[in-house]
Amino acid sequence: MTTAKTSYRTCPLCEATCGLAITTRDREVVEIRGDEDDVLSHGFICPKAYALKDLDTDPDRVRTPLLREGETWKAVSWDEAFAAIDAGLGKVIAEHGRSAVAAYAGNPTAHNLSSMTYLQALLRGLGSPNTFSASTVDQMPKHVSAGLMFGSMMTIPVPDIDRTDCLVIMGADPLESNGSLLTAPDMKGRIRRLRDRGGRVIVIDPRRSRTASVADEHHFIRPGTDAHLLLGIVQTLFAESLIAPAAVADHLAGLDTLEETVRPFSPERVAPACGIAPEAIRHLARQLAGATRAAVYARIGTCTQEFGTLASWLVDVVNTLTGNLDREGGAMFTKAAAGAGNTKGAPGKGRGIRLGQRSSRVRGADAVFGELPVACMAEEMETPGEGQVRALITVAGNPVVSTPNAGRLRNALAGLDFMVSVDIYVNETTRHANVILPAPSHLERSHYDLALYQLAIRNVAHYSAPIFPRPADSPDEWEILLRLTGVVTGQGPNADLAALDDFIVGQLVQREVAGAGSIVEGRDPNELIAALAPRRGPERLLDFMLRTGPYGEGFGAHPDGVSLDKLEAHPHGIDFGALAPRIPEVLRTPSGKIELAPDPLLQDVARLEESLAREVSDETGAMTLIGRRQLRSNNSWMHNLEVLVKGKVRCTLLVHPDDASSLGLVEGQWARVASRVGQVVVPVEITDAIMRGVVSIPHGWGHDDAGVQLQVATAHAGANSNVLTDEQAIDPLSGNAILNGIPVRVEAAPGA
Ligand SMILES: Nc1nc2c(c(=O)[nH]1)N[C@H]1C(S)=C(S)[C@@H](COP(=O)(O)OP(=O)(O)OC[C@H]3O[C@@H](n4cnc5c(=O)[nH]c(N)nc54)[C@H](O)[C@@H]3O)O[C@H]1N2
Ligand SMILES: Nc1nc2c(c(=O)[nH]1)N[C@H]1C(S)=C(S)[C@@H](COP(=O)(O)OP(=O)(O)OC[C@H]3O[C@@H](n4cnc5c(=O)[nH]c(N)nc54)[C@H](O)[C@@H]3O)O[C@H]1N2
Ligand code: SF4
Ligand SMILES: [Mo]
Repeated sequence: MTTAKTSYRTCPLCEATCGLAITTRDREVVEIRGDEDDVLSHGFICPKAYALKDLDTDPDRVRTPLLREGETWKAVSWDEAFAAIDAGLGKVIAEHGRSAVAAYAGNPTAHNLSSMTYLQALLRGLGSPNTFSASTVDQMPKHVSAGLMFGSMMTIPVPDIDRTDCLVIMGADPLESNGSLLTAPDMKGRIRRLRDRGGRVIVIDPRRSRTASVADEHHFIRPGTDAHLLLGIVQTLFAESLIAPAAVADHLAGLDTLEETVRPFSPERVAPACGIAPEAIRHLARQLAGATRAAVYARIGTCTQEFGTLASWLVDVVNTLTGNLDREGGAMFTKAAAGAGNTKGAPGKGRGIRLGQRSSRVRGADAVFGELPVACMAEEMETPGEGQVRALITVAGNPVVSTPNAGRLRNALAGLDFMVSVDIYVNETTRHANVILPAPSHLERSHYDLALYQLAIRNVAHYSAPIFPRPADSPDEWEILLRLTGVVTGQGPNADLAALDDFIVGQLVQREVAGAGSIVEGRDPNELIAALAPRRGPERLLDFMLRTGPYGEGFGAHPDGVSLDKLEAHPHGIDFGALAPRIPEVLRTPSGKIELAPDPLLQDVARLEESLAREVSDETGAMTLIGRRQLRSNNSWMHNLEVLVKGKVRCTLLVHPDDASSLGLVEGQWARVASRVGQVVVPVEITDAIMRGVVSIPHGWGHDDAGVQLQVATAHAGANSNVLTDEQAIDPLSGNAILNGIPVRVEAAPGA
């Protein structure tokens, strides 16, 4: 037996990026603690971090490639698996072309250095128009609104929570989710400190969430009407002459157009739709305008809804008009150490974003940032004709549980000619694959949050080396993705991965030396590549991005600057400081201004205006469905860990007591919930924390699908709420699915 060792590592499970201290002996985890010296999390962790040990040892976690033979799985070698993939995908491409192969990338790809650096190569190599991701069941509206206003999709302001005096939280529950598009570990502590220094926290949510329960003020809002409320707030700001954009005043375009657009939306006019009184709307506007430093922060409840892009836009409009954009204690832009588009190219101006460049074959829905809405995926598989999807590659995704009209998608997957999944489980989605390629244990890989550090409340960077070695012959996930790239580009199952990797780094370096204003502009690419040796794979790419990033050592230009060597010497991470103002440098709009009134958004306001005439259904049992998250859960994939799912049943239908009595629902008994597309039965939980007329089911459950190999999860199956969500319902500008505000009928189902 060897002595124990402690490694410091970023938790890869959610956006908070907490630092962990993991003590191991041989191939065993002895203890997981919060790393008190971590530069961002200072020791905070949540219950999920401990489950990394159980995830590592989970007997159901796939460890060797699996080949499906009818209803059974056969463990095969990597060479056999890739030979089968080459035959399967090769046949579809040869007979039907590249567009017949679709790809779906799931949420964990954003938390994974391998996929952050190599997935693009696979998708580009595939060259299919049919690429999908979890982004269109999540944050796509925010990418669109940020792209239109600030010029690039990741230029998303984050609330400067540690310095603000007033935080308005809409459609987010960071005490359960630990934050999203907001990398800020220990939101509970941060909110407590905000209130201790005399600040206020206001939550807007159809449910009194865990976060709402620690706030100063909570307003119930009718699902899907955040844009209505925000229009009422902006109208008030103009009507009461509360517009004071402060430091960004010289960088605005469209202020007059905006004023004209919002004029019809008085608080009186929008109040009936959102269920918040006109005086309360005015009071919110005045609080935001009057606070020394305030920020509106909005997340999933405002994105996955009917007016997601409008709501996402108006949040930043309110922050701008009240003088809180880009100022300390307001909503600020992170300056990430590596990989941020808004630190590249000439500062202050750019090409902006383009929308509507192509659309989907069946429904004609627009592609956004190169991908199609995942709500269209099933119909692209089911509808015959030129361009029909016949094969699918999934990487870290479980769309059968996570995307709308799950029942339809499940059938569509069953009808595919071929499917390959890079995943760690045989779950509701991957059970349909012909081949499953297992990603290594989370503790057998390196980690760096290329995506999430672009949204952090401080400028930080932290690299984690693998804790355990991978078993012999098991490739890392980036090698799996590269080998798949070889297959889809016609190089066969045994492409020269070293050559492919050299090609990828070569492209990255070429782009950088050609970039105006880059620290290595005009340098010899070969010299720079040579200086990266002997690193390969993600580490070579990351080292290059760090060295050419805003804090980079610039290959000798700034000897004190950062590199991967330097990060490795700082096991608790490096803090480059608090957020600092970045307007106008951060902008990449063609005008070089903050676009307050982009055309596509103005046009969409007409759709919202029409919705004001809608009447609430008075049909018996008519209710509106929303979702929610739970601390011990992570979308669909951590329910196979007993430590997290034990205890009381969590997949319940929240119902207000008045609705429960009028519908005859009884605590703990079954209710049937039906929508246009499907129905589920779920146990009832009666609570006045949910508003009247609204019911809530958490997403990510429904593990009783035959064919899954998830012993623990199946015993705590729950119901799949996306059997109810409607694949026809999308936010037109972003293609994002509407997952909150679903019309449903609810009735007691005593015999279920
Ligand atoms: N109704 C409703 N639906 C929702 C939401 C909602 O609020 N309401 N939320 C949406 C949101 S925000 C999201 S992000 C999506 C998530 O949608 P998905 O990304 O499709 O679903 P996940 O549950 O995150 O599934 C992750 C998959 O990755 C696998 N996995 C985990 N780690 C790794 C890894 O390191 N490598 C590989 N290769 N595989 C791995 C897991 O086994 C699982 O199959 O769900 C969306 N769906
Ligand atoms: N524990 C845990 N943490 C997670 C995840 C998880 O599954 N479990 N998933 C991760 C992922 S992928 C993401 S994207 C983030 C999401 O992080 P958050 O955005 O914080 O997600 P939720 O906790 O679902 O909070 C959404 C809130 O929106 C409310 N809501 C629903 N509809 C509306 C509406 O129309 N208007 C308003 N104003 N509110 C509405 C819901 O009641 C809920 O309280 O969480 C991440 N972290
Ligand atoms: S809050 Fe997120 S990052 Fe932090 S320990 Fe929990 S799961 Fe990991
Ligand atoms: Mo998400």
